[in-house]
Amino acid sequence: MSDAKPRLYGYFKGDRSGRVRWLFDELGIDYDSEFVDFRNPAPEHVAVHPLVWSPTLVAQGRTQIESAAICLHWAETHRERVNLVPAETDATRGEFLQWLFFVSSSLDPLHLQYMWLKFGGDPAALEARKPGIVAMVQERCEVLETLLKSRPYLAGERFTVADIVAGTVLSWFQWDEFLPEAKYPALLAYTARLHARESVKRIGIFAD
Ligand SMILES: N[C@@H](CCC(=O)N[C@@H](CS)C(=O)NCC(=O)O)C(=O)O
Repeated sequence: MSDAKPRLYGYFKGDRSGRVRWLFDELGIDYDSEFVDFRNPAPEHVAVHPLVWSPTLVAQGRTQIESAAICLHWAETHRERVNLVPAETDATRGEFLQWLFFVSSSLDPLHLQYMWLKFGGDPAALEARKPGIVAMVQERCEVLETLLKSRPYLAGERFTVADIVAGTVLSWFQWDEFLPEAKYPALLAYTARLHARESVKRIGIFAD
């Protein structure tokens, strides 16, 4: 087993690799960072993972993709530093997992779909499909709006890994003006609360 630092590959610091940067900063994990030209990846980057996705993490001879899975794994294996994941015996564990999967599998893919359309070079396709995507995002975010009216974080009183995954994708939807303030006041107060964290200010993932 190698003692080398984990190596994080990403396109830029505020993309989905930003989730891992945020988590590592919260946990005090030192890592190396490498930026990849995703439009024209170098052979050594294709060799790291054939999908050349951001993020890709290499640690102890293993390669990991999927930002939420990376964050969950590293938070669970470093919980003695800062506890960002409810333990299996914790009553909030089921709800924590529910919201983590909700944001990563029911919300995040809508953002990827929208990005492919927005930068896909087909304005007619963007115009045709954007309203449907916005409607789905808004319907799902109403669920989070209701939840966040009664608690500061997705899993309850405590900041967890689910908030890292949610805080990023919700910020991106906010910037694309999918989430008007009048309709989502609790949700936007939540993203503001997350942006105010020292770790977020240090790494500047929302600054680009
Ligand atoms: N579900 C994956 C999505 C990863 C992903 O698609 N990342 C984007 C950049 S943020 C990407 O690599 N896009 C390029 C591509 O799909 O080829 C995750 O959360 O890590």
